[in-house]
Amino acid sequence: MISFLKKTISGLSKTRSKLSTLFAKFSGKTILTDDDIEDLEEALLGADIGWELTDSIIKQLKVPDKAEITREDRFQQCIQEYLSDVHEVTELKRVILLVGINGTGKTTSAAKLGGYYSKSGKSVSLVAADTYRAAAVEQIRIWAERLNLHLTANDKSADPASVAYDGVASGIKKKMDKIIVDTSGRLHTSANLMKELEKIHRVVLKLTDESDVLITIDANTGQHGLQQAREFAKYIPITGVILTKMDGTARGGIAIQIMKELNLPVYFIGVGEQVDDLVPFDRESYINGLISSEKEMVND
Ligand SMILES: Nc1nc2c(ncn2[C@@H]2O[C@H](COP(=O)(O)OP(=O)(O)O)[C@@H](O)[C@H]2O)c(=O)[nH]1
Ligand SMILES: [Mg+2]
Repeated sequence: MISFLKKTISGLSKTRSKLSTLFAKFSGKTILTDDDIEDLEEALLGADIGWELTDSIIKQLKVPDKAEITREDRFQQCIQEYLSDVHEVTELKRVILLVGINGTGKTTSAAKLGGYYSKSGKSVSLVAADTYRAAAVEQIRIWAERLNLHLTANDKSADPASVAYDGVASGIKKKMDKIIVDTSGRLHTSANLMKELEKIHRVVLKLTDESDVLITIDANTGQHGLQQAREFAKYIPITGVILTKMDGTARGGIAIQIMKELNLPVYFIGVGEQVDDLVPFDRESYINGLISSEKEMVND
């Protein structure tokens, strides 16, 4: 748990950096000047927390400082309140289908998720349903070997739905606790590929209704990520998000918009390229990580 907390904090360091510097500059001031407010607005929008929340934070922080509650705390309270009607995450179901556009981190997240569940004592099977590139099967095979996870792949099949069906069927037969299906990247603008995704989902449903569909969103893409999720959801019922590459972006506030605007839970965040760099999303740690200094947090 401690290491998840630390990883959340360090994964958010780029997002936090500007905000923390700004709040440090404000400290000791009773009233924020117009310039301060402008800087604050820029930093909040730059972190991709969205207009609505930015407005409400600014309203809160414009009120003269009463010392009994710090601006950092008021900032965090605003976010808590903003998200109060958004449900916390539940346990993911047995079959996890990973979807999303190219390069957002599906294959890496499939492997990391496999590693995560395996570490917690669950039996895991990976399914290589990205049949478009030979390299894709190879990539997941290497991960499976490295992590000692069961893998179903079919080098000869070009039909991702049949690979997904066989993989999930075999995982169920082997009584695997978690069956994680990697799919190929696709743009929502390609109707054929989206229909294919519908089919992959349909065949999985024939085997079990114990399934979740997670979309991987690259945190760097900000608003585009929201749009991707909306478009994918027209074809396939997305049940949650893995927000990847948090480590490389100052736009980590996007998780808030995903939860609030899409009403989708963020299940995990990706904070690096290694297998341990996938952290279960914890709202409290996340909100703390947006503003508190690393030293404060680690001492907690
Ligand atoms: N820094 C960082 N890189 C990541 C993360 N997740 C994935 N990547 C990298 O992003 C690239 C694309 O990932 P991949 O899983 O192949 O994407 P896919 O096309 O969606 O399957 C790879 O180089 C990964 O190592 C993350 O959370 N942080
Ligand atoms: Mg891939």
